[in-house]
Amino acid sequence: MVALQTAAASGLTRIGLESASAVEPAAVDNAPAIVVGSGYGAAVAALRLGQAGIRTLMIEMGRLWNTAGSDGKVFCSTASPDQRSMWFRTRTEAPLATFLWLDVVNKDISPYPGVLDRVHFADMSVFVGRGVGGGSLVNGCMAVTPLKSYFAEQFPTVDADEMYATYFPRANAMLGVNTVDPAWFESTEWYRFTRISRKHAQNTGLRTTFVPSTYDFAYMQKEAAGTATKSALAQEVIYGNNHGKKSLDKTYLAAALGTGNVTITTMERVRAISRASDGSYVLTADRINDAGTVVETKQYSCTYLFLGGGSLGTTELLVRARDTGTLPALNASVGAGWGPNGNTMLGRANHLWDTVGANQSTMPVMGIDDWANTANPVFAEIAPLPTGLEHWVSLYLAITKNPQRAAFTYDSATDGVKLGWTAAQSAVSSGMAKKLFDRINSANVTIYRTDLFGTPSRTFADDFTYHPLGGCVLGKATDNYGRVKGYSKLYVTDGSLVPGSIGVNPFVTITALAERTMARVLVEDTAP
Ligand code: FAE
Repeated sequence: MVALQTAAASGLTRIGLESASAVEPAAVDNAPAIVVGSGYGAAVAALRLGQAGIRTLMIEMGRLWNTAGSDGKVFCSTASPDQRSMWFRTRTEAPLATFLWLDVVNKDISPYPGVLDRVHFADMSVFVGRGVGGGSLVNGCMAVTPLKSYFAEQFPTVDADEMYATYFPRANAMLGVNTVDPAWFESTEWYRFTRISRKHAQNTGLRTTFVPSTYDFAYMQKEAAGTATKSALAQEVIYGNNHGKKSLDKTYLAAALGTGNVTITTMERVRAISRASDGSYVLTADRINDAGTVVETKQYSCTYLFLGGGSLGTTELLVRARDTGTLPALNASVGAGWGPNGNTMLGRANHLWDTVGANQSTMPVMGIDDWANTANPVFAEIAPLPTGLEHWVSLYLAITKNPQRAAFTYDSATDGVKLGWTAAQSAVSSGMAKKLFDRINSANVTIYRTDLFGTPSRTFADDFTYHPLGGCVLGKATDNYGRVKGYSKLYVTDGSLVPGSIGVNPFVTITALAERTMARVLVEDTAP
């Protein structure tokens, strides 16, 4: 593997094995394969295409994050966010908006192509990563393989035995998934918050389980020992990690560039897709500068087109293409089947003697697993709230089995999409979370924190998601391998294939499904 080139340092936005300036524009503007985006699904596609000897161009709308700012760091921390934190904002929009109802969390920033975006729809906002690596740059690294029975329920046409024997292990190995040393976990101050939540779950008769991670725990132990620069132990997570995180630029994308066949271009947003008379795909992309101004509109063409822009990005491209008539044969399932993985965030207030610790790792390592409770299935991640001060808050991201789904529709006024998700649909998620956490509060004689999610008081933050899923569901908008119905050599490889819910944090599933798609497509579709 090779490290990503430092093209961004010199203002260049094209990254390949060669120096960026040595890449002939004509050679990549008409690539045999183009991959849109550079998150999980996109990174798998690029690596496997590159290994198959197919020259491939990736187009990513965000930055390459490898250049230190004036503070010597690539990413800023949640404690002191600056322009690097969010995608073209004048103020940060962190999931936890307030503390004791005070507006002390968010900060004014200058607009810039920062690493975290929060995309607002009428009754739901969606957090996504922007940059080379997509969501891997900002996520909490929880690398969870779903329960096989629930995977089979969600994907009845996929051979689950093959997934669990081949593609989940392949994804976990490539992502560098590892687990926290249980002995260290039991003794370190950095996971006291998790142990307290575990105690309260056990007092309620609930099961907890360790979850694997793509954060390097050997590195974290060095952080704790004071022998390595702190990252997870220095409040770095949703605005990026400077160390320890095995984001995609260190795994799949580094390997993809290492094949010598893959080039990544950054700061270009694909806006339109059409098909030429010879069957090739034509993409229109807007190149933006650091102010967000479109400085150039470019056209690319390719034989094979892989869409990895994530649930929002890919679905928007295809809904727009269908409804503006540039890909009119796309079917009615494009845009449908979207859900937020039942996400609901909440906090509990602990007794004074149950301190959660001023020092908290930003990387979750445990969940409360009540998925087997068929009356109210919930998997709740025990989330950190690292402030450097004792605050007695236990925080959770509950993943509930909310059966509600919504659709994206094209909005000609904005040339964008609207999402039909409603507050009543979110209330199904928070209602399920409430049932579980009412039990925990009752067993421990504790109460909810109502001061964390803005004013007026709110107990459940069910109006945002970290886990957008669906929009181009496998087997509906696509065939059983992500081939888009109505068009040959057009593929979806990302979270839009997952039908709105997977019961756990989703990136391992997205990665494994993309591995399955690529294994099939490279054998069946690219033979000379
Ligand atoms: P994704 O990673 O979102 O990548 C899409 C990429 O495409 C992005 O880089 C976009 O900038 C780019 N893009 C989109 N549209 C265009 C366009 N038109 N032109 C060019 N580029 C475009 O897609 N999941 C877990 O499993 N465990 C966790 O612990 C976890 N924590 C999370 C914490 C946060 C704060 C967030 C936001 C997410 C978290 N997730 C977690 C979710 C996870 O990151 C997400 O499911 C995956 O990143 C989705 O992968 P995709 O390949 O679908």
